[in-house]
Amino acid sequence: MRVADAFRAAYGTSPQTVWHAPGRVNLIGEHTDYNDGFVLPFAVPWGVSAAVTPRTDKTVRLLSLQGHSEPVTIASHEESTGWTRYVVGVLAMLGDRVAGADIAIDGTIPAGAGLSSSAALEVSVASALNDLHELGMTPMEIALLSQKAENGFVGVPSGILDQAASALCQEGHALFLDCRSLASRTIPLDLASHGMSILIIDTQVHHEHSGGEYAKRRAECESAARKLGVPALRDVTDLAAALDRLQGDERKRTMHVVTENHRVEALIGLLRAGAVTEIGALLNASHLSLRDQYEVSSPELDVAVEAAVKGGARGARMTGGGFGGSAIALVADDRLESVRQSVVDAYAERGFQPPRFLPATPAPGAHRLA
Ligand code: GAF
Repeated sequence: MRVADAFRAAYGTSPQTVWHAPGRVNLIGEHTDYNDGFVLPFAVPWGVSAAVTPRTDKTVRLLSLQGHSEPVTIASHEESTGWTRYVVGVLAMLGDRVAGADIAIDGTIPAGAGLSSSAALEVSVASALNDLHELGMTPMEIALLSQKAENGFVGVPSGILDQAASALCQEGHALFLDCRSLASRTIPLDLASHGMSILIIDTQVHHEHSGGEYAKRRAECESAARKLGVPALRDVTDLAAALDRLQGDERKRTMHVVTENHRVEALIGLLRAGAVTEIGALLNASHLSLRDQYEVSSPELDVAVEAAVKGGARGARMTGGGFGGSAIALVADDRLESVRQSVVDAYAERGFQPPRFLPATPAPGAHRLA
């Protein structure tokens, strides 16, 4: 195994364990997690493998196969910078339960595709440390600890979607998660037997202002919930009455969150009924809502979605936080080529850099490799 070989070359011994944690796409349920709502992600076949051996001192040595050839040595948590903060954040959140560690990391998630490589990094390291130190954390506790590292240490105010998907997903299934109760259920997602696939369209664009806009959306939702006198937008039951009491952006954000939660439940209903091709309409509706009400799309995402549908996709939407990253399209296998061509042509026409296409099959969540 590549990551174990790199560990041995860097540190002179074999790692005590190797864990893999995947990235994700979110089938539907976008910007609902921090509103106590519903999400439906599935894990992708790419992720992060972490080879780890504990140390008795506080030092963390970190090697990335995608970074410099030498390990970085971090003597105290405050010294960490850049990507190492996602790893050191996990150790910081574990507090006295762990000391330092020697770690090698191998990431296979296409860079910048918005498939949640940071959550995969956190969850792979947290899972390995949980195993080595026999901490007895459940996959959900690992997800929560990883989210805490991202919120409290790295300073990104993300919800639980990405970490939960990475820790809990199962092969061949999507994960239905209630982000308030944290109850989850796996939902079979067998598209192949219907002659369908999910195609990831990576715009290869990431807009810089996304971090600030994400925090702004969260604040708008929290403010709307306060005005409506509910704990979170999840609790809005009479949408028309709620919209009457709100204005401007808060009105639009509420419209998205409430309808998106219903779309998650509707999509699960269709999957249960075996009406796979019919979920396309919900993907399209989700995208329009994210574009027009939540305002987190981008020209590249909109063109990808429109061109995919024009090329024969049953439905398409942006996936993840937005402002770039990837879209997903539900496509009959005999239409894959025409969908790809339609997106390539539309991008060329607008002078966008060519997109990248990736096939998405629901992969397993975090698991031990060695
Ligand atoms: C990002 C965040 F990290 C998630 O928590 C979630 O809010 C998502 O955007 C939008 O659904 O991926």
